[in-house]
Amino acid sequence: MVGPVEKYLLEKIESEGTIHITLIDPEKVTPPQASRIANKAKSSGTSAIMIGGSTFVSTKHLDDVVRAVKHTVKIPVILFPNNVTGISRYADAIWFMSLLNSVDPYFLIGAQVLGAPLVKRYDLEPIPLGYIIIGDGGTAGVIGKAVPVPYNKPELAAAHALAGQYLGMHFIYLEAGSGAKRPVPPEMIHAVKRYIDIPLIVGGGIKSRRKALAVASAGADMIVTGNVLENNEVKSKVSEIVKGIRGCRT
Ligand code: 1GP
Repeated sequence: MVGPVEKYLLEKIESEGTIHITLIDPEKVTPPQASRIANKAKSSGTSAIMIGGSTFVSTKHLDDVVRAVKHTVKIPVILFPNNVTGISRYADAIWFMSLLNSVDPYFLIGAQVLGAPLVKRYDLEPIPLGYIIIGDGGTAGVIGKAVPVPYNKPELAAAHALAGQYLGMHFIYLEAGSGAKRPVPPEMIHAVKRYIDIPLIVGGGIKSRRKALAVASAGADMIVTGNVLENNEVKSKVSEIVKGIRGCRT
């Protein structure tokens, strides 16, 4: 079953090639700041807004941030939850994700069991996602109790991704961790793309046009950036990264 947000993402990728998604960490912004980031990112070429972070945020604050963003932009708002507390009734969709290289069953299936009834009650569109932590893994790796895939083991990342596809995930996300010094390497993206037939999302440490071009050229279908947009240069930064992405289409 493919819902309207997933359909929108697939059509965008089909018509434009690699697309850009803006990640807003609700912990780091007020609702008006979130609206401003979303608005500027949208006008600079981002295709959707993801909302979520690796640590704790109150559900009330999350709801306020999601509502503010929904009020400001028409592009889809997709939750990127680190736990059951990352669910808000005001979003359009939720990455219904399993951390494929976690050693803790809670992050593989436990949180999902607790969250599924809420997703249904709130009528959120669940988009099945296999999430894989790479390299240092950052906060997401620590919180999710991951055994990160080393940067120099592309074949291991590919095996995780293929397992995710065979389990029925619709998207795979390679995560180097927010603010990572080194993004997911192009060789790893190539290796994963050779194995899977579903779209590939790449995020973590993609801070410049050059890095965005490298990730897009290697085959990423969606590029997520968050950290770099948390200052006052949202518009120029998103434009720079979107130009990098488009550079691989020319
Ligand atoms: C983090 O992949 C995302 O979950 C985005 O990373 O904050 O480094 O852009 P950055």
